[in-house]
Amino acid sequence: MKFPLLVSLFASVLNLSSETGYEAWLRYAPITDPAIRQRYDALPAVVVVAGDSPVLEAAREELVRGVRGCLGRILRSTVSLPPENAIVLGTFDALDRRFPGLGAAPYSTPDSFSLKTVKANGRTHLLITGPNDRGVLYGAFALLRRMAGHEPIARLDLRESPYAPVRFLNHWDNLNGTIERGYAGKSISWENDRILEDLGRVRDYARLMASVGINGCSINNVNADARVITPSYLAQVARVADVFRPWGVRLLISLDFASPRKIGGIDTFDPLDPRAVEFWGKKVDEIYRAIPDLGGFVLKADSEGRLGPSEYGRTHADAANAVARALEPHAGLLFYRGFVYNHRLDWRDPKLDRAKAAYDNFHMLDGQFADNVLIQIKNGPIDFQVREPPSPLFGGLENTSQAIELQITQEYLGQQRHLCFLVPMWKETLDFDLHVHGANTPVKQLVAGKIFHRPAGGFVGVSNVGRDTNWLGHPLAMANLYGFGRLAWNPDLGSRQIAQEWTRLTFGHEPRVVATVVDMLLASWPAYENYTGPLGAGTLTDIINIHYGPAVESSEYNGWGQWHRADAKGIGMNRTVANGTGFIGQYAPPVALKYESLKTCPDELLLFMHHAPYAHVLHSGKTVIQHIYDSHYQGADQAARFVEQWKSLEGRMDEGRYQETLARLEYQAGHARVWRDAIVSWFLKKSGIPDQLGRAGHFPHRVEAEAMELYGYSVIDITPWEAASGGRAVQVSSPGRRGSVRFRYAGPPGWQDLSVQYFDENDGASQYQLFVAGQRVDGWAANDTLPSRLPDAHTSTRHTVCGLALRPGDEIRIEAVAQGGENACLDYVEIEPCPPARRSR
Ligand code: GCW
Repeated sequence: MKFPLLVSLFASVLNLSSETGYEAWLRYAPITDPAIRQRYDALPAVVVVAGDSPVLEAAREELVRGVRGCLGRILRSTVSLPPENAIVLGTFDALDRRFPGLGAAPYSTPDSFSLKTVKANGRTHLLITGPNDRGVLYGAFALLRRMAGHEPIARLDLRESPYAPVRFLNHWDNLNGTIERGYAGKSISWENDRILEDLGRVRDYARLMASVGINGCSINNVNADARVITPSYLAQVARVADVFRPWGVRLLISLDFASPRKIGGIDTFDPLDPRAVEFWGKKVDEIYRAIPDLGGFVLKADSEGRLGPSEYGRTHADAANAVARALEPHAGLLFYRGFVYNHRLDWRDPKLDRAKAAYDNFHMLDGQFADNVLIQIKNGPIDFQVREPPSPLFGGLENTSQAIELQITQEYLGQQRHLCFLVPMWKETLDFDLHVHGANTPVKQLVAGKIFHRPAGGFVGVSNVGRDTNWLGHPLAMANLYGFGRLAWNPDLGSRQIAQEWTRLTFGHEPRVVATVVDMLLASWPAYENYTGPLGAGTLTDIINIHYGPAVESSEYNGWGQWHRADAKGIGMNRTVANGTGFIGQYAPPVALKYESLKTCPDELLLFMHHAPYAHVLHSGKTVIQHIYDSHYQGADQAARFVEQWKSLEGRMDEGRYQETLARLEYQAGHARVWRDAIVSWFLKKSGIPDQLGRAGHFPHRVEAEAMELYGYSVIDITPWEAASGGRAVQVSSPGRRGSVRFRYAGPPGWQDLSVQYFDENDGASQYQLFVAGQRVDGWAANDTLPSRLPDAHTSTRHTVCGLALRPGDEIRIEAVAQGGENACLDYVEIEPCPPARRSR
């Protein structure tokens, strides 16, 4: 650092003491700028609450907390209107009864709110009202968001209604405390088959949910354990509902459809068998005795090995209705997942297509579902890939309610080790016009039930926050949770606006910080798409298990149906009506026509809809193969740029979040290269078509480990081959578990950066030391927890030492001590000139 004193002075002025991210966007950071503070001078000193429900109490406490944080003032609380200006909280009815004449004009959409400045008896009051307590709570959060966002609050007259009644989160938490596709530690609710004693984190999570209008949350995996609705579990689950309640969040439970047989003491779960019907009736009554305001259930049936109605030749409607009827008297909802497909498809049959499954399974049942059933449909027809068209099923249900399922946890999108802001991706789906019956029918309106006037509908996000202090692992990943809530409240909000709001609330208002973080967020999904899956082909990751690093062929030659059908000549799924799987025919004609024709199909979905030769020329003017090369280099460069962008913020935010984010971005830049090299090498080898720019397959700065002098090391093949440079690596093979590799530097003299590409498995912490011309210049441990215990695409990572003064003939030596199950594997060393900017520092 160049000016440490200056930076620390600056830091103390800005109050940059380290933050952990736990407060997320509800930091209520002190407002120190007098010009901004002045906007809140007229804020009353008293808060009055009409009513005494736990939700209103939460609203009052939040106001006190927020005003204290932002302005350092502690609001006085009273129950009657004081002889001075006041903030008045309460439902329209209560305000009318308690303080007639204040003039709050009622508004009926549940959960909506109004913030209004009124004059009465010579006083100026700020009314925070709504038709129900939850609306009042949302109004309090909205006021605080304005304040923390430094927006004026004088003469307020603001009303907002949620776009849809359903704004829920799902958790894939297992009862033992692990989380399926969770990337931020263990469950905040469960541990060792019990609900945690200390639910403090759950309370803070509920507050975060409420602050963006989320009003329901399921707390156990859709791959459900039937025990969750047995009496001893119910008593515990009810404790979570108690903690959610003051924040207006209803609890939901994921069910095992085979529960009647597994825990009900009967030998069937046939939804039409009266014994199963009786089971559900009694069970649901019992559940509602424990949790009277339960939101309902989530149900994954006949999918990925889950038992379902097919066991008895029954339909999904039979199954859904059996449970929904039992929920009806309690006003509970059943979220029946549309994610139903056969994962044992015959990959040799070119007509079979997993993308067709949701529509095929549910469209024909439209109208047969009870009114309290919602079909919960993933945004795309496959499974949360980096680029998919909207599921055609959104347009295939007119007499059935639906909800869109979006994934906040970044399963296929970098698992929170990579930055990937998902709001722009979600918005593409939500804004997409499916032209049902030729009319203007964007997905957001369909799922909200607005087009076909459904009684229910909305948005479900798979959250999977965990016990990591900052909830989602990556400090910037919370923008996705925030963004989900904001879009569920109002999908017409723009991506940039959401990114700006979140950044200001999370990192403050320093203009350079806001501009940089917003830029990075908005560039991140396109960057991730660039270095992972091109042109709608899918994420090109290992689809069998970990869903993280590159593995081009893992999707092929198996029944999972995530095929991209890349071969020596071309790539892509032919989903046309003319001679493909016919998937495109599931869309209404205007959409289908656009996708069916190569002339009108957008480039970014070309390979989702068509099988194209590598030489096919895109609308962009590039061939498919050149696009694959270019986009992967471009994406990896973008990821490298994120690091530089972030570094420009040093000293402009707290050190804790700065460093934590920097570490993730540096890792991402390295892994983006792993992706780039794997995909580019695979397609070069497969197609035999060279990269016009001569990059693919040429690594002039690289020395392969297998080409070095090896001591106590031996060469191994890596699977898949594209995960390692040259397909091979070296691992320690000496009985003493120590080894070294050496080579002579043959480049020009000068300042160089040296990167060691190695495999950091999660089953050991090997030690490495780097020597240059006999001098030890660095040492590090391979102690990350990347998601594999093998040397593969998930664990390939790099360690870079910057600014080495290298001379031709220098011996470069890496000494390693293997540890645990890890064999201190090395892939290559890359030596590149230091960027001029860094050299001059
Ligand atoms: O994307 C897949 C995941 C599974 C998940 C499934 C689902 C909960 O890989 O882990 O199971 O989707 O959505 O049901």
